[in-house]
Amino acid sequence: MTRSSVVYLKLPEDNAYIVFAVNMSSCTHYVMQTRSCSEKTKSSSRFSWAVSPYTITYFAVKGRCSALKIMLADQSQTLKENLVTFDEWGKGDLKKTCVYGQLPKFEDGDLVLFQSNAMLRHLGRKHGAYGKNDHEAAHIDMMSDGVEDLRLKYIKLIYQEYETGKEAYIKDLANHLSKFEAFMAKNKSGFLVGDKISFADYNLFDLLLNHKVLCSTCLDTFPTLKKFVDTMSARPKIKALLESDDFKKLPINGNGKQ
Ligand code: 6SG
Repeated sequence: MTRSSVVYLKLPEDNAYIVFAVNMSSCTHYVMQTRSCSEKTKSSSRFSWAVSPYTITYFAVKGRCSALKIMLADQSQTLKENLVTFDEWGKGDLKKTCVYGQLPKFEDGDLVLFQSNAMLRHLGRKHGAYGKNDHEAAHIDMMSDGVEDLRLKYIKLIYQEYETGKEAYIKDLANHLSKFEAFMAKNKSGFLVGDKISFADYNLFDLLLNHKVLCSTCLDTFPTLKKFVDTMSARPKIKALLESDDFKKLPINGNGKQ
């Protein structure tokens, strides 16, 4: 890490310091360690990273990782990406190490996770994007599970019946979108649940972006969802991610269909 400084924040109540490493280039910071006063005078080179950035291992597609990337960008978190080619994956060595034999794989320090929705929930819990109480959390789960139901239908269309099923899928799409429209419109905050963004919002936003590519007019009869997509797209860190070359160059799906 270049252009980084170590900053000490004194904690008055326990005579200790929190040690931050501040990255001047990306405006990110990590809490490295807490140390007692007596240790403060030691050279900063003695401190090692206690918090490593998140790591994702996945194919070079948006697929199951895009909601997570959008969430991390919006929450000002860094993400290290390991891209796996389909050839590499075909060799089978990595697959054997994956709990369900599938990617993405997510690492948060020594925590290793599979299942993209478990990753979203984990990050929701860590970054205050899982509601302000159990009641909100339950509704956030309910909405994100609804997003998953639609995502599975979308994936089936893309990978199994794109040529034969696209017309019928688009015809039926309004039936699904109307449920999200009604729930969000009732909430009035512009988010699915409560007055704060949650992982379900990032998940829905990502899936709506995919559907706009499938059918550019699909949100025209859903004013709340349309406004939601516009507002989410305009959040500065999301906008920067969506406009970045690294993100734009990734196809949505692994078979070239969208
Ligand atoms: C597919 O389905 O790209 N993981 C996929 N496929 C590889 O051997 N429920 C979990 C979750 O939410 C679903 C995981 C997801 O995390 S991602 C995976 O690991 C496997 O099963 C979508 C995607 N598919 C393209 C793909 C790459 C390698 C195998 C499938 C295309 C087909 C064959 C080579 C290239 Fe291919």
